[in-house]
Amino acid sequence: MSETIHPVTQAALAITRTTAEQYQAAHARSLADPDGFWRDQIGRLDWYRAPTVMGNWSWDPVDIKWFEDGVINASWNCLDRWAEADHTRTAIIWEADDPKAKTRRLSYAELRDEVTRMANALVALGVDKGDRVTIYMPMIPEAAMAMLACARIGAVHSVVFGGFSAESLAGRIEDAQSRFIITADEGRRGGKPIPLKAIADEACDKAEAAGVNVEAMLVIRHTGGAISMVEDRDHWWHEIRAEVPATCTPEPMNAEDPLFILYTSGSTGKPKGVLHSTAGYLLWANLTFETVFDYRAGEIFWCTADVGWVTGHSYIVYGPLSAGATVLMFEGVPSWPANDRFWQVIDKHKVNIFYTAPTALRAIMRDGDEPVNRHDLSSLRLLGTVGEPINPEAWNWYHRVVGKGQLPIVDTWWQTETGGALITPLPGATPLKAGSASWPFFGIEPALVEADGSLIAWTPGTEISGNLVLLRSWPGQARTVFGDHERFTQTYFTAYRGRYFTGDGARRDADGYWWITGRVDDVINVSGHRMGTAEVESALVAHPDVAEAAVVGFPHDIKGQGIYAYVTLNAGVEASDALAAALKATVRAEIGGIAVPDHIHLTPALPKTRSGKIMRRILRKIAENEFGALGDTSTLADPTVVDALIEGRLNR
Ligand code: 6R9
Repeated sequence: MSETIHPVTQAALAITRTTAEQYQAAHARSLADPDGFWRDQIGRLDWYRAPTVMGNWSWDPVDIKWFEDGVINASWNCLDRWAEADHTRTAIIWEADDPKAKTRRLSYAELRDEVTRMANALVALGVDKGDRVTIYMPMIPEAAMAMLACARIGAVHSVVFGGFSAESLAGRIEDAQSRFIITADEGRRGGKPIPLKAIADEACDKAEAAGVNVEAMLVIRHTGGAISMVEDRDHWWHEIRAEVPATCTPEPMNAEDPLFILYTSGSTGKPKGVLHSTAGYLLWANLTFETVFDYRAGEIFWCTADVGWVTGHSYIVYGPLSAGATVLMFEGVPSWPANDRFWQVIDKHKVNIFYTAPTALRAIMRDGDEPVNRHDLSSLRLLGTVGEPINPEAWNWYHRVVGKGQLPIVDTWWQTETGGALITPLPGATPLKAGSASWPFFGIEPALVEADGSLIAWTPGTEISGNLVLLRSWPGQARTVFGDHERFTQTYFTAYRGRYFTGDGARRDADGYWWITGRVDDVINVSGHRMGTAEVESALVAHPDVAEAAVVGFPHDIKGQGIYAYVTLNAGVEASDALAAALKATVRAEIGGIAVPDHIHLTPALPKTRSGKIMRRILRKIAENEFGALGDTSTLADPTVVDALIEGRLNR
């Protein structure tokens, strides 16, 4: 331990490997005596000054604080304390996209040294505490280094998924007023290069035109592909690395100082910069990682998410590394070079805990059991899923074929805004039901409400359903929307005043299990990724031939939900397949590949009420092929529009 850090000596309460009764008792205590419960948990982290205040929050008006008088540094907790305890412990095992490429292994000491150098590089480029740094990276260890380098000096990172377009990246740079970018020459996925640096260059030009000047770009050489460097702005990481000192004292941060911003889609407007605090977020990531995945020292944990999503933040970087775990980081995709890639990687690295998305399982399942059975998966001890509801067929296949009928599956329900898992089984403690996220985590009090906000009472033996709200704050909760606290209040705390509205629907069964049924707002969950219908609509209307667009979700075998876009064209424009293809290309350029509609339905008119509102309910039903259940169409200005739409329903 260096002199600058004064850790709390309190031992953290061990709550892993509980029984169901112990879980019930600990959960009940976490609600009855939150101060006592959280006081027992703060020793999980090293603090410069341990907090004396636990939760101090209000949801009306919205003002959320946890551990507010604590002082801490996240990178210290994720690096130095483990490096000092065990110099050789492996932090990251990196598996490349190309199975023939060499595996990289970084010990905690090596990772710390790289992070401290990168932190010094950021300082040399002019980054100050509180500055926002945009990270646009492939899945390589340098992505985690970049995040932790920001955390080390108190800069706020904003990771943008490498699949987003220049336009989306620029929007995020502008919103965050981010003057610094960390990127790589190229990424590689499924054997194909992704021109990250070129896209970042284009985004910088767009941001500059909008008044935000990117002063410095730090570029990691990954593939060695040809790129152009802008003089005085762009700097190679390997060059700067050789010049900066190898040590960097972590910046003591107030518990409530922001750790990062992560943009996510909602039902209205542009993506929101969800802001997470330092201590509360880190404690939540740490506690949920250790308990939900029952992590034991020396085990290899693999989360297949990209660091561009919150799952990667919490369960590749902050959760595992703050717990001294060994994480596997994978650059590639499940289907390349062949559809057994996941199982081959598990076998190769003897992975113990595997965490993935239902959409990946559904895609893999189609090819049967043989690609799985070809590999030795005996190292696996625990399986997990996240991102969307898992249908029982996929759950059962995962359990039977991957888990050999033996391994528990933790179906973890949570959101970008929640920081980490909120409703989830605890392995060993929770009897599992296929497709249910099961029970609330410690400190979490979920409830269901009617549309008017009235609470729906539940008693054992009854089954209820409604909109999922949370009744009290938890340390990992997002604190605000960057630069727009009013929007934070409006989005989450206004529909049901004083309660946090998740945007999800759920039901609670007779045994008290929670089943998440999916979004009830205008958000589509495509392959576990959130996409706002309004965002896709505004991308479509950016095309000069488009008059109006209405986008809805529809059930999709692999993706969970697909994107169905109804589009009306400007007068005189002919509908054609070529135009539909051009509209898809527009969405790809405006947002990115994940937002491209599966179907573009060019139609002369949209169903509207007499007051001019688009009736989305009808559009959803038609996209779902549910023509018999259109409900009341009598308020439509022109009911014949519906018949024409049904007639034109694509791929019926
Ligand atoms: C972690 C993450 C959040 C939305 C959420 C819900 C859906 C996530 C789920 C799940 C059912 C699960 N969701 N996990 N639905 N069961 N286990 O995915 O964050 O990208 O913000 O998405 O994903 O609809 O509201 P994020």
